[in-house]
Amino acid sequence: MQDLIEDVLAAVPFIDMHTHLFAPEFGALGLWGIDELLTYHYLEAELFRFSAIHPHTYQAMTKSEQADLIWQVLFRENTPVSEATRGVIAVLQALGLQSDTPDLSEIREYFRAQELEPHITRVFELAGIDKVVMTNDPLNDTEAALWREGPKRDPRFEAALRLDRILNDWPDHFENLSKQGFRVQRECGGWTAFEVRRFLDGWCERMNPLYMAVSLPDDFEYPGSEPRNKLLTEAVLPACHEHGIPLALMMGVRRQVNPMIQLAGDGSGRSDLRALEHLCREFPNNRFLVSVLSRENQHELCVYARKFSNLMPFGCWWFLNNPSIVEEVTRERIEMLGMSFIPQHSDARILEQVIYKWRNTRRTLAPLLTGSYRLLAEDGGHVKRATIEKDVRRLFRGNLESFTRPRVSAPS
Ligand code: FIX
Ligand code: ZN
Repeated sequence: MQDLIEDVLAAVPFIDMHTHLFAPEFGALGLWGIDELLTYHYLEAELFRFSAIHPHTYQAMTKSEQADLIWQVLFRENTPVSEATRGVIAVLQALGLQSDTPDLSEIREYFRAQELEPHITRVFELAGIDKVVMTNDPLNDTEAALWREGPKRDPRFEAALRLDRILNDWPDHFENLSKQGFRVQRECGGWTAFEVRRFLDGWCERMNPLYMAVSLPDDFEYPGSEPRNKLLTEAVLPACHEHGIPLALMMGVRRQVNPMIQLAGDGSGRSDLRALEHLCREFPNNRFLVSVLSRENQHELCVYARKFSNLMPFGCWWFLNNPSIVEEVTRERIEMLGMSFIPQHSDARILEQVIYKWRNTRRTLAPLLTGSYRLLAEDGGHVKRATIEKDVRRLFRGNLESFTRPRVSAPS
């Protein structure tokens, strides 16, 4: 049975519903290659555990000096057994590159020889994916300018309209909207909600996003009188409803618990999911994609998903994307939700990471699905290849496609 399941998992191309990758037309915003792979913030966090280097000294180094140091410390002096270090080894193996090299010269030579678009095609094939969803920030000036140029977008890259600056840091960013002619106020009074709605409508026209998204701190509360709640209920949710797209809530992140290590400095906290309960109940015509960062929130998220069909749990996010936790979370989701959830996204920041992140997901899912189907067979159910294929397509394509706009390409 497991061989059959592994075969089906390998044969079905997945949609990667949350990444920080960019289509080739976004130029330098898209990260790829060995120096980016090695300076991934997950590896930076691990470097500071193994090396006495001060973060400020590291941050003053060039990108290639940083990569050389991480290669030396995490891959040469120590054993790359963590998920993030083993991932780099897996990428090199998949690309046919040696990983026992004392320095990076040969590996850098390989990446220098690659042309981006065929390289993307090869990496997607190795990862078993045919579409990714980007994270697009309309208040990132560089990215916004590229969108305004209106590049023809590579159809393998869907957009997601990211709202963190608007919803979480309004006082620091409202002037960016008022400079563009939107009548908005720091205290969210007057025409603010109406104008934020107009701003979102404009970006929906430009980006055609699959969904809107926001990450929320562990102390997020709803209902509440914060500017975030006013903008959420009076601008974001009405806009999502009108454009027929879900809102992705990524809950439980504690930003910059250690600012000294920059992007590597974010942490995790348990959320009060009653906020989610209120939102799903008060906005029954909105759909919510939800990922929670705390392991302690996972079971109650499954319970809420049984209460609200407008709630779609997705992914084992960030610090949860480790086989020991993916296994626990996915088992309880199958036991409580059947196949009505989205098991994983890669959260890849660097192109080639999709290779190891999706290899790990398939490797963890195979025995899990085998166990579920074995139980079904023992209890009298009938499991054929077609059953398994239908379920895998649903988990890694269909649930997203049916929960977002129908235009997401039909399963290939
Ligand atoms: O908010 C997010 O989209 C997070 O995934 C990122 O902020 C985080 O840095 C990340 O890439 C985790 O994997
Ligand atoms: Zn992310």
